[in-house]
Amino acid sequence: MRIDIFTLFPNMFDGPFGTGIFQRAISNQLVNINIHNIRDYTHDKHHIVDDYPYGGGTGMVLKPEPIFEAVESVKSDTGSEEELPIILLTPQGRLFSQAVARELSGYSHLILICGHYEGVDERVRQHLVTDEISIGDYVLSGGELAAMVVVDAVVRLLPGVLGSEASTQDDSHTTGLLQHPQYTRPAVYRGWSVPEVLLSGNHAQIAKWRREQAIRRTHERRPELLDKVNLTLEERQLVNRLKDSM
Ligand code: 6GU
Repeated sequence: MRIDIFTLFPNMFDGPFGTGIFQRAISNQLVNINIHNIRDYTHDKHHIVDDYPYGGGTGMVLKPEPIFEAVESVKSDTGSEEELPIILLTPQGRLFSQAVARELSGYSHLILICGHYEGVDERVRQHLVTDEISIGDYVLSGGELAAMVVVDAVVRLLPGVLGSEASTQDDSHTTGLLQHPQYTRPAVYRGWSVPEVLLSGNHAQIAKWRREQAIRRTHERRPELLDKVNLTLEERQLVNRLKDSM
């Protein structure tokens, strides 16, 4: 997958993409991430990227020309791609989720534009951008951290990025449930024991325990998620018992 990110603060991306799964994914050529400074696409002496809002008001608005030219330079050097998503990161976008990450992981090329909360000229939204994403109901000072969140969630889903294909299967939110508790050695730590079933070697019992723990945890912490999950009759009965005992 190729990812092009357009930002006014390219340095912000130095840390995360040089570390951990990104570093491996990049050196194994599973993903190619290019950071572009929008300011490089200005033509005036002062490299101005923003201006006062028409109609008045506080804050500045990002000008359309540098953003159009920056994105078009990448579109033209990759040839025409019918289905290339051009995503603006903005608090007004659709809410990011595991399902959206999964959807984006299916493309071979993504373009991300980091907005700033004062705003981006509306013509960028209307005539350049194909999608707008928000990572939650709070306001960040810019789209950069949101772009990193989106890229992290998408890249770890690409085949070969994590150790084994199976490792995203049980993730919180992939199943629609929160993840079950995990334990590692020692079997007893400060008198606190690992649940017996996990030491039993009985894989069917372990899977059953984990599924039940995931349901219990989801019920306790995010009960609204249970309405959307596919549960067996037996699992639905467990949920009903949990609700009754509240
Ligand atoms: Cl994508 N951008 C900004 N500036 N704030 C946000 C956001 C994005 N998502 C949540 N808050």
